Amino acid sequence: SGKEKWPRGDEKTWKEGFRSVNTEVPSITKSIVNHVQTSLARQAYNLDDLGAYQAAALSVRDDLILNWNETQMHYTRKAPKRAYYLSLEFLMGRTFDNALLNLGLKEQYREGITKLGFNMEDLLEQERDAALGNGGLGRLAACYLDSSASQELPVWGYGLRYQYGIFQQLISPEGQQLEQPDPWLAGGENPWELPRLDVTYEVRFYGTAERLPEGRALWQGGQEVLAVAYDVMVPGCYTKNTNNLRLWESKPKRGFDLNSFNAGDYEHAVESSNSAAAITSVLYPNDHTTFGKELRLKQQYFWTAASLADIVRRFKNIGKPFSAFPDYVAIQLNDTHPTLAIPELMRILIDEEEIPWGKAWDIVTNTVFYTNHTVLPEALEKWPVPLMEHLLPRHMQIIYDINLFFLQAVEKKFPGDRDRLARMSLIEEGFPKQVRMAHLACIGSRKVNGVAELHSELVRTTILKDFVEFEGPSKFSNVTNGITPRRWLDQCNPELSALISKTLKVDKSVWLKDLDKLKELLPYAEDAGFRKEWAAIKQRNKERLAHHVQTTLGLTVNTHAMFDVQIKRLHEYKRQTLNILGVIHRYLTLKQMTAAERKKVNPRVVFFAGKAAPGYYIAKLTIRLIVNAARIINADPETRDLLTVYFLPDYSVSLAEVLIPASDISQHISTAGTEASGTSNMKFCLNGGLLVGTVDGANIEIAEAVGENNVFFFGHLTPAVEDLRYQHMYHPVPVEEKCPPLAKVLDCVASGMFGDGGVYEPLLNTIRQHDYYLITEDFESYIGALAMVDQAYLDKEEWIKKSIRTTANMGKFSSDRAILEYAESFWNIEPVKVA
Ligand code: F58
Repeated sequence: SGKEKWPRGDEKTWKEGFRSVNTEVPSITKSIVNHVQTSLARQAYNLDDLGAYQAAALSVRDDLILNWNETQMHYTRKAPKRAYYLSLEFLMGRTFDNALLNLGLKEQYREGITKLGFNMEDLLEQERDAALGNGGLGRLAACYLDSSASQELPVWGYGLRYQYGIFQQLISPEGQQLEQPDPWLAGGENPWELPRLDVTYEVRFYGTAERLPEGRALWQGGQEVLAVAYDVMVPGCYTKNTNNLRLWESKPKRGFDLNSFNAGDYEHAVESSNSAAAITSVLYPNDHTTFGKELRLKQQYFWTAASLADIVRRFKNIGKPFSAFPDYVAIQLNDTHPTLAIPELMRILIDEEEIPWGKAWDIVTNTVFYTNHTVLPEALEKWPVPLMEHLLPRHMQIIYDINLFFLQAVEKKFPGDRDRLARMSLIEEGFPKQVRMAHLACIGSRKVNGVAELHSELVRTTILKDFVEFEGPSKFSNVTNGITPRRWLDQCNPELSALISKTLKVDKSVWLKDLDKLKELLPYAEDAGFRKEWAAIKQRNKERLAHHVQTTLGLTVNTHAMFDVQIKRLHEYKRQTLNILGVIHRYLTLKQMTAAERKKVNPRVVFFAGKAAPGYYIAKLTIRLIVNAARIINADPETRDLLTVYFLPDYSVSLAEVLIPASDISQHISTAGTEASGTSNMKFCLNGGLLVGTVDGANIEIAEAVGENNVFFFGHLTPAVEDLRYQHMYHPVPVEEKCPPLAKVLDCVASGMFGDGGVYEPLLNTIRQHDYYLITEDFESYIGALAMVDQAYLDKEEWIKKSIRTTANMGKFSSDRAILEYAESFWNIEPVKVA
């Protein structure tokens, strides 16, 4: 009415009730105790670590809510252009430690928690990872949220609130991967989210779409499902700005079908409500394969539809005409998973807002941006047309219309080039026909980017070559990935962080947000005292990892050995197989040495960790080989001081935080041209680990930054790969001829040295037969590179210098740099500081 007075009642009384963030130890402990007593309904005398963690987390949550509220209010008032990051995965890991560090309250909390009789480290261990992602793509999204908030950019994430995250991995005594569900929310309330039961949208599936005049259509019938918002608070580092990650949960629109219920058909009555709840029940655990499953497509549409409805509603509140939509909204597609945002926005504009096709298409193509994360053919999403027609009849019409106009334009530019039309069409011919999501994402977007220089070049010259020729090169660019130095240095390696601050004589709040400052460490590589401190920290991190292995697996790790780490999803293209075959080669070589020769050998501990997609047979066999090779090698008294191997089960963000700071050398050994970027390579190098790798993905830019003499490269280069594959296919040469040392290793495996050799036959055959990932071709140079690593490690002082120089040159790989590139060159958004 305009007459209402806010706040209601007495303003002074309200203001007296306002609280601010607790920054002093007494108010922090008071708040924790209060949560123990009231929120948890527990008492001091029987409180365990879990209870203490929960109370402390609730106390931090209160602070986050204050900042989050203020940020959201500020953004609404200022109404700046905003960017929305649509990702089906956000691999956030734990929040407590990260929130404390970003708020700058860790030490106060530590003191308070100690006063209350608990230990900070023990409480941190109580938190479960939020593992709503498979790997690199999901973790990148999490790093970008951290950077957006830290750089005070008005960016929201949109994703799904899966009941079950990535499965938990168990390893049987035979080395078999077993999967268990990850009911991460089962422990009760999640303190880091705010249920917004008032923010809901209806999402339709199936039904019929009837074309109306003027290009519009009426989509009705089918199933309607409710999307409910859960907001996850994302605090920036040393800023009040606390951004939002909105995750949708599916719910039935009505509790159950009353007609069936009244007719006594209870099963049918709850059927549709069960199917609604199923949409967000589980994260698909496949990386790099698409399955064409209806539930996955339902997830994708459910999430894009709810997110767009929310974005459009927020835009409408500003009161501008739709022609201004791209001035207020940028939508970033994290891979093709949210590509339905393109036809969905068209549907909203045309059918609901009655905007003509041409204008609607202009709005869409000025709003949407697409990042590609892979050129592997099996990972490029395609959806069967019959499935799309059934589930999303109106969207299929729109896609056909987009395709028609698009192909007309292509025909105009390249008259009579039918092959080109077939290659570029949104619809791939076949039985069934399929919609090519990368093509749709490309033509519906303002900009398309890859995630490292080489990868972006491959996108331009392979999968989207025709599109570059058609639209010109300026739409296609590169944003090299980055990682947040908050989690991946300050949080996981606090001693190194402290040493850096002390050495640079600045507070960490400075260099953590301006990572190029690390360059100033370079001269200290020449300072023997500094090197000693540097090496001592690496040593303590190795001991921390050894302690972790001791307490979780009961195994004793030799912390005086070189720590060699490969941790990532199991995949043939990432070539964990090359690594384990190299380990076996090393073992065989050691066995042949005399005692005197062995004395000169560098002891090495090799760590593996990573999950295989549950249906990925060859990847699971690789795990099996690693586990069984480890069992035999670790038990050999002749060699075990010089070589041991560990497969650490259930790889996670939290485990990575322990492994990465402890590594001397890490392996990033994909077949050239297959790993789009890689991001763990950046994390290792930021923590002073050196890298052995192929000339692939971001390895190349890391080498450029830190100097090629600080990286151990090997293997064939991308341009050679295609020819080599052709040779393997059509002019195969037996492994025995091509690479005798590898043949020997394969024979040992086949002969049963690591348990029943027959079991590994299918894995060995991938190499003996087409060898698509070129293990045979790269094996010898790989062994050579590892020998160089050994050689380099002998000179301890020189190695530490390399380590220091590597960290010092990693500034470019901060996700702050990456997100600012998106903000400036793509989204055209600016920081909005909350005072
Ligand atoms: C990864 N992709 C790339 N996809 O493989 C890696 O090189 C890159 O550094 C990273 O993205 C970030 O750009 C990736 O993780 C997935 O996990 C998808 C999950 C859903 C199905 C398709 C693969």
